[in-house]
Amino acid sequence: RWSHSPAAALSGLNAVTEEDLAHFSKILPSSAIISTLSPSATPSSELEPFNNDWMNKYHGKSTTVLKPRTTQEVSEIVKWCNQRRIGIVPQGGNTGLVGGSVPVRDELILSLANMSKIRSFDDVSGILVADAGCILQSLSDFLVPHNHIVPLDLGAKGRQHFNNSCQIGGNVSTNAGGLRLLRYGSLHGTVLGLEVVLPDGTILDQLTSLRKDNTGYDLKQLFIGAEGTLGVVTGVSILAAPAPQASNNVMLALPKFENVLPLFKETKRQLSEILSAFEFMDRTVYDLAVKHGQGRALDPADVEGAECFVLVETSGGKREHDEEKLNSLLESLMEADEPLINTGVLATSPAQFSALWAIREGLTEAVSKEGKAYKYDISVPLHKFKEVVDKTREQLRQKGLLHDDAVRHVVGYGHVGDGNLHLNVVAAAYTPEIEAALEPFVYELVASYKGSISAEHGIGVMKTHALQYSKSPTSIEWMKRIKALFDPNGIMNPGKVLP
Ligand code: FAD
Ligand code: 2HG
Ligand code: ZN
Repeated sequence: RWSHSPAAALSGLNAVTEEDLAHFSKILPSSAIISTLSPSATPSSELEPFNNDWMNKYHGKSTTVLKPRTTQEVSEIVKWCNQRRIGIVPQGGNTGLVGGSVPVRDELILSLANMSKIRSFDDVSGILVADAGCILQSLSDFLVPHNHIVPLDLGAKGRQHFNNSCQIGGNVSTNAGGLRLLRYGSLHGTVLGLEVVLPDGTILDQLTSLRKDNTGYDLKQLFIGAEGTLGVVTGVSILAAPAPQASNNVMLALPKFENVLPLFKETKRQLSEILSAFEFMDRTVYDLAVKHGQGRALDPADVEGAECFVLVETSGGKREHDEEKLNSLLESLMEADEPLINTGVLATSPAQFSALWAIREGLTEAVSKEGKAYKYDISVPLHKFKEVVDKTREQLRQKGLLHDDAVRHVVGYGHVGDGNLHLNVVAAAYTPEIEAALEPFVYELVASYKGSISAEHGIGVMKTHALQYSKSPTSIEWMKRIKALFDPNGIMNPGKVLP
């Protein structure tokens, strides 16, 4: 039951050969092929960024990366791989956190990086159609002069912070949640259409730009969150939202975790339609953000005695109206007989607004600078957030692993508005001993709350063996049947998602 055997999914699949490479050279220019098999013998160091994931936790041994520029090229490559039984790993920005974007063994990596054209934008309907390889930040920048925003935002979006930046095709394929889900909902609602190359090379054109289309089964939904196991997403039609006329944020310092839920309730009641984010971080992870230079540290007086923090954002149509609402929320919170917060640091300039967000968006980077992170991206009832972190810390203490040479910190942060906690265990190194202390412990804990073992990052290669904690045997059986129907030869991202 607990065997980790993603490699089993690769039995029957072939490695890329020089003959395959010769065929790919007929489809793509040499600049779009990186291969250690090529006559010009690319050094394997050039393949490293594609073979290793963002956390440097999962490592593949692919010999070949192809970077097609058009859907037709993707189709021809996939068709050949299907005939030759070559496994394919579709790769976007390689920012995924569950090892789904790198090969298990030596599969071919199909990078979407060269497919980065915006196909169309309609500023009346707000419908944006783009190649799957468009970087999320570029789409966001493109929409600024059109007074629209992408209905999705996450810390991995931009080039300026990281070596890797997520792409819209990767976002769709992981059904990424992120920082705006509270306001704009999931990609299952905002994605209007997709263009997908199926595992036999057929192009499935469902790139509709209709808001309403009830014409039978909505096939595109299957590819949203499929993590590249059913086909390669090559084009995305998405409903952009009108840009808010005013955005404000405030970092609230709370004396105890128990205040988070009443605060959320009160914030929703008072801010109602202008509330656009409600993000939680515990004290330890806030301190890590400060230590590793994410955003600008709050004044020490403002953080004194704080057990945790909440970042609240409002996005509305009228600055004065929104500021009045936010100020009156802060006043009522501070003047209550038993205040839910110690202090609130309100951004008063665009620079301060960004600096507060930079603390929250920088948590993942801060954690990875501190050590090697075991990431558990879970849905659990809101009132259990702290209990999960405390119980996990206690488990590691009991196993004698809570010390500087093993586990350094156990932290929690995440999207309160969506019931999504990011439990991160920060260790000196990834070791089998720590993993054995955490798994299945964390998954059993999540199942005991009837939660989800993956709220937004997906299953990848990390959690295939744990799928049963969140999905019934009947669900898993039907997922396997869908996979077999689309991809009978099992070439698409083998070893991922399914146990
Ligand atoms: P990749 O990592 O390249 O791939 C992810 C998966 O999708 C893989 O299985 C891959 O095979 C598949 N895939 C990629 N492109 C395609 C395609 N065109 N067709 C078919 N399959 C494809 N995630 C959240 O949900 N919310 C967050 O708030 C969030 N914040 C993050 C912050 C940081 C700093 C980092 C590093 C990651 C964060 N993530 C978050 C995780 C990650 O960024 C998202 O999962 C993102 O959507 C992945 O996009 P990508 O382009 O990097 O995809
Ligand atoms: C976030 O919300 C991302 O910042 C990453 O989903 C979470 O680092 C993590 O565990
Ligand atoms: Zn998240």
